[in-house]
Amino acid sequence: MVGNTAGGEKGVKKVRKDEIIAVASVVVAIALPFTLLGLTDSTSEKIVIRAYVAEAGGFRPDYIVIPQGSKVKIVFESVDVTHGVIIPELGIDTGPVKAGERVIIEFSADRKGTYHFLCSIRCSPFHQYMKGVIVVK
Ligand SMILES: [Cu+2]
Repeated sequence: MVGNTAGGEKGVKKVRKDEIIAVASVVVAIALPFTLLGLTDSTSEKIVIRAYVAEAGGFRPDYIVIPQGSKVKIVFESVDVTHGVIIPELGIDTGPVKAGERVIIEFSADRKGTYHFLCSIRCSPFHQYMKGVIVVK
């Protein structure tokens, strides 16, 4: 009787192990194509940049690091007066963004490098100091 019970437990353990292997194989089979195609969510970056006149801090943040290959979504908000963002290396220009308004900038960070962003609207006497950097690495 004792021997039979022990044998039964062994049998149950063996089935569970097989099931785990089967489930793991299915998970890998489903996840692998998405990973290879870069369709997983793990590489998406959402960043919020708030713009104040330079005297009050300028762009916050003004230094952003992004992993290469990320899908980037930047929510740009003008806080105090009308600002705008241009990222010359990416051909991005939001045009004027009024105080309290937001625009969304989206791009793929395909190439490593340093991308500068600047204010495109003469927003204050120190407008020329409104600069920031996006580093893709
Ligand atoms: Cu400005």
